[in-house]
Parts: sequence; structure tokens; C-alpha cells
Amino acid sequence: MPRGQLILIEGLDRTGKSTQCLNLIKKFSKSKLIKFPERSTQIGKLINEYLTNPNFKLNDQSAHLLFSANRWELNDEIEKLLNDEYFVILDRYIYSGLAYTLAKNKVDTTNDTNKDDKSKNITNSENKINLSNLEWLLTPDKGLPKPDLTLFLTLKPEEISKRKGFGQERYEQETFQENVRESFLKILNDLILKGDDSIKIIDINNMNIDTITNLLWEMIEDVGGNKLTNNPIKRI
Ligand code: T5A
Repeated sequence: MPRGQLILIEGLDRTGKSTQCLNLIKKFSKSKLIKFPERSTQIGKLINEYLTNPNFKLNDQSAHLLFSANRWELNDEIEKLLNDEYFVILDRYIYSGLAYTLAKNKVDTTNDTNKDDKSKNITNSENKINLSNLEWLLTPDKGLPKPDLTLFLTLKPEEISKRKGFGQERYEQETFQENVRESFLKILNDLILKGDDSIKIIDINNMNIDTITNLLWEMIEDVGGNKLTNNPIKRI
């Protein structure tokens, strides 16, 4: 039975992922957009509180597991859509899960009174047990559908911080975004070097919205990502 394909748009905060996803879904005959975190579910409500309320304390390992649990909440729906020949466009997914937690390892947790309140809130753990262990970080996502194509949008953190609304949520802090960028690039480049050809890294500095949409669509067409496939769903 043919199925639709799973296309993931990844990137740092405010790189324009949602804008691009909304443009791209219109180009497929049958498509559905799913955004992570999905904040309306039981677990998604907790995640939303964590991201928007600086007084909501959660240790980093628990936060990591919640983001993964949120993906599992949507798993049945995603698999059904693919099998019903929908193209599912994901706005963030597993690589965000890995990169944001990994980036916390570089945050200085010493009690520096000069640090601003936002940077103090990025990490809440007394210890960093397992936070740099990629195998541990990936384990809760194992078994989820692997995207057929991942398009990672990269932009200079100083450009991101100029974008509308930046700074309102927990991780929207320029130094931390630089850590996240390094973590994403390390994770994705390692996978590419190991032969994973489903991942593409796209530098979108100085590109306007339409140029990016056209480029992403060309990349999707190039690998046949807009056509039904008989390949079984791969797993993380
Ligand atoms: N997170 C997430 C984890 O830690 N672990 C996980 O497992 C997951 C899934 C919230 C946070 O959760 C973390 C990462 C995040 O810190 P989110 O809700 O996806 O995740 O938060 P954001 O990435 O901030 O999502 P946004 O929807 O706010 O940003 P987008 O989607 O990247 O950007 P978008 O499209 O809303 O655009 C932002 C602004 O930029 C403009 C737009 O018009 C808009 O004003 N813009 C451009 N301006 C100039 N040139 C362009 N090319 C532009 N494209 C868009």
C-alpha cells in the first residue's frame, strides 16, 4: 500500500519554520501540518507552562522526557495520516529534542549574580547526569517514525534575536541559541557523515520568505518527497 511521506522542518527559534510549513502544506495535494511541542495535549500543557513561566521549575532530564512523551502522544495520528496517503509536515521533532537538551551542557550553572534572570532559567538541574549522553537522549524517541526528509534551517543567532517576539520564552536567549546551533550542527553533521542522506542543512541568512519556500520545495521535489512511496515507514 502506498503511503504519504514525513517531511520535517527543523531549526533554531524564530528561523521561520512555522511560516515555511504553512507555505509548504499548500503545495501538496493531501497534507497535514503537525507542530511540536503540541501544546494542547495533557503533556503539551505542562510543556507550555515550562516554556512560558520562569517560576515553573522542572529538572532538565524530566523536561527532556516530556518533549519526547509529547511526540508519542501524536504518534498514532501521524502513522494513520501517512497510511491514509497524507503528506505530514512536521514543525520540529526529534532533532530539537536532542539539540536543546545537549546545548544545556554548555550553560554555566555557577551562582553568578551578574547573570540575567533569563540565562539562569535555562537549566534547572543540580547535576547534568546523562545530558551529554546522546544514546540516553535518543532512547525515549526510539520506535517513532523517522522523517523521510529533514530540512534544517540555520540562521545567525544575532539575526534571530531581531525577529518579532524573540525573548518571550525560556530558551530565547542569544548565547543559548548559539549553543543550540552548535548542538544541532554536531548532531546532524555526524548523521550525514554516517551516510544519512535524509538530512539537509540550509543556510537561510539574507533570504526572504518566498525564496526559502521555493528552495525548500525544489529540495522536496528533487528527492521525490512530494510523491507517494511504497517504502515502509523507517523507525528512529
Ligand atoms: N523544544 C522543542 C525543545 O526544547 N525540545 C523539543 O523536543 C521541542 C520539540 C518552543 C521551544 O521548545 C523547544 C524549542 C523552542 O525553544 P516552538 O514553539 O517551535 O518551540 O518555538 P519557536 O521555534 O520559537 O517557534 P516559532 O513558531 O516562534 O518560530 P518559527 O516557527 O521558527 O518562526 P515563524 O515562522 O513564527 O517566524 C518568526 C518571525 O520571523 C518572521 C515571521 O514573519 C515572524 O515574525 N520571518 C522572517 N523575517 C525575515 N525573513 C524571513 N525569511 C522570515 N521568515 C519568518
